[in-house]
Amino acid sequence: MAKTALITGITGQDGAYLAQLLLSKNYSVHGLLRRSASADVIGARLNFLGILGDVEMHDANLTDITSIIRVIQTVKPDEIYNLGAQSFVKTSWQQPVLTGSVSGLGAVNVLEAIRLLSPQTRFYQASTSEMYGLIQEPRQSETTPFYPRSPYAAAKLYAHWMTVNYRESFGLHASSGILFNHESPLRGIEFVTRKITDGVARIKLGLADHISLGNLDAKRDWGHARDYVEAMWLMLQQDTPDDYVVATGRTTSVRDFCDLAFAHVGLKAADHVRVDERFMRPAEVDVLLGNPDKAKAKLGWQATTTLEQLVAEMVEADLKRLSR
Ligand code: NDP
Ligand code: GDR
Repeated sequence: MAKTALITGITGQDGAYLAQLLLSKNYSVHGLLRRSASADVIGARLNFLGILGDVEMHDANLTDITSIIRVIQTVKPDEIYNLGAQSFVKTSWQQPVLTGSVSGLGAVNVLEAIRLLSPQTRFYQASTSEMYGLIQEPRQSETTPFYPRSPYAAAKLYAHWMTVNYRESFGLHASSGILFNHESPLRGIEFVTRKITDGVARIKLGLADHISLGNLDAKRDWGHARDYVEAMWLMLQQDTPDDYVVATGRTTSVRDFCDLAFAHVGLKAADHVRVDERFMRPAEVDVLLGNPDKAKAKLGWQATTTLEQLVAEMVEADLKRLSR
């Protein structure tokens, strides 16, 4: 029997790739769509992947539990992937309450609706390496202590622990993926990798001459979103729910990412990158490096895309888009 999945955040980067993966596995795929006055941009990522017509959208908002209840009653999902969030760390200092409502309490709205209406539904929570924040261990695993450094990370940590609590208190099949940064041509333009690849393409095409960035020394463990949604799905196929780190196990600075992206088009980053205080954060997470051993051992998952392949795919996609 084909399964039914509900994805919150289906219009985002991960939602689009996850929808594509689940469709390829013959799932009936449903997503939450929050009302927007800018109807022309809705579903742009699903459209990019050519699957907009293959998913069913439901008008709802993570902050409104009545809408979540209605959608679960209508869809009767076997699996719910909670990817919806205010996911941009920098914005979370400007909108801490909204970030807490959507990225923190939003998860509890879904968990509570599952508990009341559909306790057999399996649940995935999009947790994050940002929860480690001011980490004390060189490689972060499932047992590394958390120390969130932004309103976003604090909201996500609450959602993470509520997922664990609903699993332990009510026996829900609720799993949490602690995903390290993952990128793609569908990454939002405000995130640093996409900002860089978009900037590189503009400079190469003569549409701009520099990019302004913040902290070039920050280091991240960057993978490809297409690989990471596979890990989400695998978590919900296990007999027992659990928490898993999903990462590549390699960390790279923003500066080195710039070098790779500029080198891809035969340019030098040092000639085109400027540092601008406006892109610095009130508190920084300096280094993230994940240990994905558990995901490999228990899920049989590992990242397949190298950073060099990721950078090349993103720069090429931006060159193609801007050339049109
Ligand atoms: P995006 O920012 O691309 O997508 C966020 C999604 O959440 C969008 O579909 C957005 O809808 C939706 N959303 C925002 N507010 C609400 C709301 N009030 N009600 C319902 N939906 C809402 O994020 P990603 O795809 O990159 O990430 C997916 C999830 O994984 C997020 O929870 C993120 O925090 C988490 N994560 C991401 C990582 C990464 O590196 N990408 C790493 C670790 C965790 P709309 O289109 O209407 O704005
Ligand atoms: P992050 O991603 O905060 O790790 O959160 P982002 O790409 O925004 O920043 C990564 C690092 O780059 C530094 N940086 C800049 N960042 C942005 N956005 N713009 C700049 O100009 C710039 N210059 C330097 C940042 O300071 C930071 O250190 C992402 C999101 O997807 C979260 O939702 C997710 O949980 C985590 O990844 C894992």
